[in-house]
Amino acid sequence: MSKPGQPPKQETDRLFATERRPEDFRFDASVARVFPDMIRRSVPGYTTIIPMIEVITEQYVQAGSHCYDLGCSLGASTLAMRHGIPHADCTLVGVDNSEAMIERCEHYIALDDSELPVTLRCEDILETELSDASVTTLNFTLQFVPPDQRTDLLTRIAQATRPGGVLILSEKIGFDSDQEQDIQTRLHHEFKRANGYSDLEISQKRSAIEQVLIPETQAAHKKRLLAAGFDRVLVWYQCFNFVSMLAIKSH
Ligand code: GEK
Repeated sequence: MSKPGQPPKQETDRLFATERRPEDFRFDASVARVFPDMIRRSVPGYTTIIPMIEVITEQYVQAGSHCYDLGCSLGASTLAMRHGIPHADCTLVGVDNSEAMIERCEHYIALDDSELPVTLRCEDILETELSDASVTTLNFTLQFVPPDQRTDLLTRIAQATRPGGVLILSEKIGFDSDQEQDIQTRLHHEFKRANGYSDLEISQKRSAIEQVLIPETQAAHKKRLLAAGFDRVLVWYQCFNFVSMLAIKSH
């Protein structure tokens, strides 16, 4: 690990470059070490979505409220939120159940120049306490929550959200049409190839992740968000099979 005041050493993602025995993907220390490189090269639109989280936070944050980044990893989305919060009396909380992620995240938060305090919790987002929220972010995290537990989590978020508050939900999605599914999957794989991943890396990562990352359609997400207690849901970003939605609680 790095010395205080220095950024954690960032490595190139070569985790799936050589033949490995099949095993489900986990957010362990080896993933945390390469995470910034991995997510940038694997998720189309990630580098656009992060700065937009700052813009959206700035629009919806309310004085004296709590803001949550659920599944904060190394804090990229947390820091975007932090820079979008102009009120010194807001509380910003980042939650992740990977110790390796939280440990590295602390370093990135310490290096950032904003003065707004950030509380990091190494907890399951299904159990973490939520209240009096204005902006909550699930930036590519809900997809890792078992589908039968997603409604409960979103309902808890909606109940904890103040009128006028929002949830920013970014997800890898699936499609009802097999044809569209094939096209979007191919385009996503081409994006990874263009970013230097080999066919072996793409196929091994796909096998490792398919049991733990369960995509749903945009329609399923919208329906669930409305049922959970949000009043309006819109898609503000899409690139291939990756979208980001804004769920607004108006009353
Ligand atoms: C970013 N938002 O850079 N409880 C807590 N954390 C969880 C849970 C859970 N039940 N399930 C998964 N995680 C970040 C990127 S990554 C997205 C988010 C990706 C955590 C997991 O440990 C990981 O750090 C994060 O959710 C998902 O904007 O890797 O595609």
